[in-house]
Amino acid sequence: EEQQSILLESASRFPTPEGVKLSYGTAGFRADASILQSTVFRVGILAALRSLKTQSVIGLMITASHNKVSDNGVKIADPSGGMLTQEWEPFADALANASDAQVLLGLIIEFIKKENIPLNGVRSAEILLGRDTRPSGESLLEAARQGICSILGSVSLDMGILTTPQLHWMVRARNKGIKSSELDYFEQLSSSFRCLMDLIPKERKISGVVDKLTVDGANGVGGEKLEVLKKMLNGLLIEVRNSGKEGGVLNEGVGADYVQKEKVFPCGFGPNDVGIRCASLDGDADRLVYFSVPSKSSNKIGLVDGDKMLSLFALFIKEQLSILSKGGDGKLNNYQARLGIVQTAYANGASTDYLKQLGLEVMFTPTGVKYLHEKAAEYDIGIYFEANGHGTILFSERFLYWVEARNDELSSLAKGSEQQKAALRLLAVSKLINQAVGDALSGLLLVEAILCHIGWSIHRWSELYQDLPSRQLKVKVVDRTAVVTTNAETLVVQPPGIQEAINAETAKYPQGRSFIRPSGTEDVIRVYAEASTQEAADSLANSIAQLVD
Ligand code: 16G
Ligand code: ZN
Repeated sequence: EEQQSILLESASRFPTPEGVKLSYGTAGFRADASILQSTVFRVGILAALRSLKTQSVIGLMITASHNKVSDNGVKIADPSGGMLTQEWEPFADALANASDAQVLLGLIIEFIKKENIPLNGVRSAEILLGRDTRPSGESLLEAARQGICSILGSVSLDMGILTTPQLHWMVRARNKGIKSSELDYFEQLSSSFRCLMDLIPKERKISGVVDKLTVDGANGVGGEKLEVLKKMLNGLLIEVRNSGKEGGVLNEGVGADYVQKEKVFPCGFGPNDVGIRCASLDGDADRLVYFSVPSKSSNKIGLVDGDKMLSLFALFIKEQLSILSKGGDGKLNNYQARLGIVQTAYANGASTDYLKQLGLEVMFTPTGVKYLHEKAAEYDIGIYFEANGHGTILFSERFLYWVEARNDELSSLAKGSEQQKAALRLLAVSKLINQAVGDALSGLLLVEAILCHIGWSIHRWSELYQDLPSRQLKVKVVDRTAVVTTNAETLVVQPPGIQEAINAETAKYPQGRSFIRPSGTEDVIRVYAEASTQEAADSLANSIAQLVD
């Protein structure tokens, strides 16, 4: 009645653009910012309903990540701080594409019934709003707010300009009833970082890595947040370039996506940076890659991608677990922690071989954080990364509970022992690394602490294994849904015959591996190929692309 007329009235102020069909892909809705008003308004409604359904705080983030500055997008963070549950994605699509206010209202009424959403529950809806630095963000945030308001009694809190992982972190913290402001985020990251640094063996502290880190902020939100964070780190020197204040354009010739795909240094870096340790964030700071400039004569870089970050983290965690299990004392010393590694088909084959050599359990999922995250959550410690630099380490409640107890026990049995230090390090890592979603800022601090701990330069790190040469291509197609894959996107099941052709092509190349998959974000089919030389990888990718055309 009152609710319905409010919805109708406000929805009619946000008409859908003509001839646009959007889908809640791997990263929410994304498009040119000029057509997103009605979409974001409707996602505001969705967020309010999700909050009512879960009786928890929900997040709504306005960002288009590494895409161009004129694009924007919107996605929802669930109560855990993770991605919106996949079960609600079809409803998100239906809402976004409803032709007019009346159809929209009908869908909402039907969905409220089907999902049993309590409109007059104990708690009213509460949504945290965040946006990146895109100029279109402010008015889209207003559209989201209007959507939220059109569900009676709902409250939205504008958290301002944030990185995507900061918003996810806040949602998670708020629902856990712990301190959840932006300052709390900075304090948790910096104090757990300092804790890891204090636990570095003394002899290494002297010879450790003390040279500064130079960071490409992609002219986005990450650079400006890192400027705040770096003041709280006692001793780690960070120089931020492309912070957005120098007038550069967001993601243009800069940022983790550019650096990882093009394998060249970003604007603002050059021949004078030969040899130094560099890192690059993406536009909303949920991706991170490291790189170095090997020579003055070319713009090529030595890339240290998500796979190598994963390997570094796995090595460190494995070492701490093994130290911890050495002490035969105490009642709590016999817990067998399950450590699991999660990758996608894009992981360089050399990284997978390396991780398996370490004796680790490696699992594969389709592309997209929601899949990797879900898999990693099945372990006591689950480490997941996409090659593009998105990833984190998840710790189970059960494991953390045990480490806390073990630490208490060691405090009385073996205070200051190596085992206790390992326990404290694991606890610090679990606080430093974002438990909600991959986070470039927390990932960066963990890399820095580990490099310092083991006394490695970026060169030593990048030599952990040699990446196999690879090539990625995209092929524009009329209907990307015609390609259907299985086995974590490594095999094509539709259209028939293609997989056999891919196999035959791939078999011609030593160490050849290739796959195709429909993009989740663009109207293209993506091609990936790997082989023993760059020429071979290029040629394999090209012939696979021709099969698709
Ligand atoms: C999105 C995903 C990212 C994935 C990329 C693949 C999230 C938060 N982001 O950006 O993980 O690597 O899509 O794009 O899940 P594609 O499907 O176009 O290749
Ligand atoms: Zn991003």
